[in-house]
This record gives sequence, structure tokens and C-alpha cells, in this order.
Amino acid sequence: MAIDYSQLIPNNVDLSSDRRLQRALENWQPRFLDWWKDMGPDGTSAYNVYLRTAISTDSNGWANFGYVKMPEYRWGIFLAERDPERQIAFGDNKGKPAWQEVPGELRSTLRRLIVTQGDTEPASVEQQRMLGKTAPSLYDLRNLFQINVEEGRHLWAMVYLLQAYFGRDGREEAEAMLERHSGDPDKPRILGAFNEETPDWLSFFMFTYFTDRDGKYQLASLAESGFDPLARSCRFMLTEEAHHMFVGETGIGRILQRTCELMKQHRTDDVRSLGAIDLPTIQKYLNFHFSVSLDLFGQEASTNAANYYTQGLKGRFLETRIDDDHLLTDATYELETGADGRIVRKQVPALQALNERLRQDYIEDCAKGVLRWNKAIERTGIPFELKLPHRAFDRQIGAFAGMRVSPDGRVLSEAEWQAGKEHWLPTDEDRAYVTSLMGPAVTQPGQFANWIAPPARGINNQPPDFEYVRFN
Ligand code: BYC
Repeated sequence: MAIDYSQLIPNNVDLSSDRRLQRALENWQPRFLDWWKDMGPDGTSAYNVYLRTAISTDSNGWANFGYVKMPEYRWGIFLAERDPERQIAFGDNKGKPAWQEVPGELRSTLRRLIVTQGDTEPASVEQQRMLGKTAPSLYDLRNLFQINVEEGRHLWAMVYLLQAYFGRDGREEAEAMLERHSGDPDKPRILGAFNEETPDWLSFFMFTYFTDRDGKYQLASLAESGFDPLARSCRFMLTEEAHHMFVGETGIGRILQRTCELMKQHRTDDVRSLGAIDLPTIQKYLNFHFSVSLDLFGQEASTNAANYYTQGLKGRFLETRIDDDHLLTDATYELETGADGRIVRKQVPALQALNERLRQDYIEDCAKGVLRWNKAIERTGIPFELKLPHRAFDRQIGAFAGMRVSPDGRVLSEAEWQAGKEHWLPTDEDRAYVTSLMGPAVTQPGQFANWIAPPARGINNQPPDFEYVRFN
């Protein structure tokens, strides 16, 4: 179905046929816009930004480019095409037609999953709110804003589900999405990583590489849901997510490129004296963002995850491509966990290990980009390799929380941890240094901050020196 842009809220769900729902969403819309004004990209309401907007959900229409003032971006409700034959692919309800309504007994569990997913979207916009002030180029500024408007749209996707399928509770949850704020001591966002700060562009690129990738894996699992409207919402969200991770991967790649260029040119490791970010600092930021993002997958052994699966609410990554019974009642899974202060391998019921299995898929995906970064470093002839830290390193959630583990997976005493910490995680001094490189924003088309290389190509076949943002 094409997206109807003649409506106040663009949509492909035939919103105008449900007056009550339409009114509820039209009531929420000004509150969303107020939130965007207060908590979204700071001081940007007059900017004209070269953005992509979806005009249909098929491959021809979802990437339409043009200049848009961000508060006028057409946030709307877009679900991927419905397959009338779709069946639930896993769990106790396997083989039954996918649900078009919420089964009564699953209502509160499903609502909780949707709220947790929805909460991350505005959280990330809040975290990135000040980055526009220190953008390293117009190209990067545009990418930041693209991500911000799409995270806003992902919030719309979840709010639609809450309002359309969860009645009064759903309306209250939709309000609460705009009341919790990232880092707010009284009303924080739900998941840990979304209360951390994203104060600089190195953090931003790490966040979009590692934390948005958690988004990819969680959305892919929810795209398998037996609740069809959730599955279809997530499927369309995933098409947008790919660009966010691209921004992260190429952002880090361009920082590495610039650092290596300067190291070679000046025959020195001391690139800080040249205004660039040294490789050990990049490794420390990587360590931090990777471990914070690992926490987002939850406990290693989780009865919640087992229930989501058995009930048909949340599947595995690419569930339908896995060759097994999709019930997992008799299956086991071997995982690494913490027990009595040690890291041990253990066989556990596969149903309980679903968070860990998804985390494993995620780790393997993360490693691919690291490999590409290392190949690029190697091509410059610099002997340095970035590494993903061990899954038990610096964890706050799950069986490794509270343990002291080095990046290479050795369990440490408190004294060893205290002595090593400054080499593994960004220190206040590292953060102050990275912050000192930020800003003011580079606003001349084609110019780039000293600490980052230009991109190999621009957006939508435009050149890197295109005027991606106009300041009116
Ligand atoms: N922080 O049994 P467990 C994205 C809680 S990112 C704080 O393991 P479960 C995006 C947990 O809530 C994707 N608390 O839980 C990226 C539970 O609480 P209760 C977001 C945490 O439910 C970038 C307790 O610990 N989507 O889209 O199996 C930019 C027991 O744990 C955390 C989703 O997450 C944490 N990290 O697993 C923009 C999908 N981890 O019940 C967007 C929906 C666990 O004891 N969410 N807890 O009060 C889920 O599937 C699950 O809620 C989780 C947690 C996988 C997150």
C-alpha cells in the first residue's frame, strides 16, 4: 500500500478509516513535536537538511531525497507489506496464522516488549542532541540528522502499535515515552546504554556501530513475532537501521584513516600533538561501547526470553532460516557464563539461552567490521590491530556483572582491575582530549575537521562537498 501523505499523519495503515485511533494519534502528535523541540537536535529548527523520506515501503519508494526542515519532517506510520498467508514460525503456536490482534493472555508481555523497544528510540535522539554543534562536516551533520529523524519515526512505529492495540494502557505508555529522558535521575530511560552520554563524535560513531547494531538484532527478532503488526513494523524499521550502522562503520574507518595518515606522514605515534585521535584511545572507546551494548541483550539465562519464544512473541535472528524444530523444548546450548567468580562453559536448555544466542550472533557481526577496520590499518603499514574485548569485560548486566575481567578474558583481582582500568577504558583525560577536538561545527561544504578523513563518496550519489545542510 502506498503511503498517504495527504493526511496529517502520513501512513500506509488506512488510518482515516479508524477515527478514534486517528484522533488519539493526532493528539499525541503535538506532544511529540514539543518533545522534538525541547529534547531533539538543539537549535536546528531553521536548518534545511538533505534528508531521505519514505514515500512507500517498497524498494523504489523508501529512499526519497530532498531538503527538509526537520520539524517539518513527515513522521508517519509505515508497516511492511502484509503477507495474508503468514504463519507463526516458532514456539507453542507454531503453524497457526499470525495474529492480527493481541491475544488477551499475552497482552502485558507484548506491551512490555514494545515499550522497551520504543523507549530506546527517543532516548538516542536525546543522547545525540548537542552533537550538531561540533559536527566535523556538513556530510556528517546531515547523517546525524537523518538518524535522528528516523529514530523519531521508529518511536512513531511503536506508539502506533501501543495506541492501536493496547487501548488506554497503550495511550498512557505513549505519553510516558516522552516523559522518561536519557540520564534523568528520576525518570531515566529503561535500558542502561540509553542513559549514557554521547558527548562527542567518536562516541557517536561507536554508538551507531555497536548500539544501533543491537537495534538490528532486537528488531530482527521482533520481526519474527507472531503478532503480525509488530513484525511488519520492525521489518520496515530494519531497512532504515542499515544506514545508521553504515554511518558508524565508515565514521570509525575515517577516523582511523586520518590517524594512520598522520602517523605515517610525521613518523610518530603521538598524533595527539597533531590534533588527531590516537589508536589506543580509539580501542578504549570501542571497549566501552561494545561492553555497554552487550548488556542490552539481557541475562545469559533468561526465563523471560524463554517465555517470549514459547509464546511466539520474539524469535531468533533469521528464525525461519534455521533448520531445527523451532520449539527448542529438548535442545541445549553451550554458553560461557560466570560462576563462583570464574568464567565457565556450561550446557543449558536452549530456550533459556536465547538472549545469549542473539548476543553471539551480534558479536560475530561486530567482528566483521573490526576485521575491515584492521585490513585498512594494515594497508597503511601501521602495526596495530583493534580487538573486541572478551564478552565478560566490564559488564553490568548478567552473570559477569560484578566480576573483574580483562579485555582478553582473564579474571582479575580488584587491585589488578584498578591498575589496568586506565589502559582499557577511556579515562577522564582521554574524554577531555577527545572533547577538546570537537567543534565548532565545520560548516563549509567539502571541509572536514582535522581528526577525520573525508568519506569515499557522498550520500545519494552526491559528492562529499555537496551542501548537505543549509543554515537559513
Ligand atoms: N539495562 O531476563 P532478562 C535499538 C532487565 S536497541 C537495564 O535478561 P529480558 C536502538 C530486564 O528488563 C534495541 N535493565 O530480561 C539502538 C529485566 O527486568 P525485570 C532495543 C536490563 O527481558 C540505537 C531483568 O533485567 N530493543 O533499537 O530477557 C538507537 C531481567 O533480565 C537490561 C529491545 O531491547 C539493561 N541492559 O531481556 C536507537 C527489544 N537488560 O523484568 C534504537 C525489546 C536486562 O526484572 N526488549 N534488563 O524488571 C527485550 O527483548 C528485552 O527486554 C531485553 C532484556 C533483551 C532488553
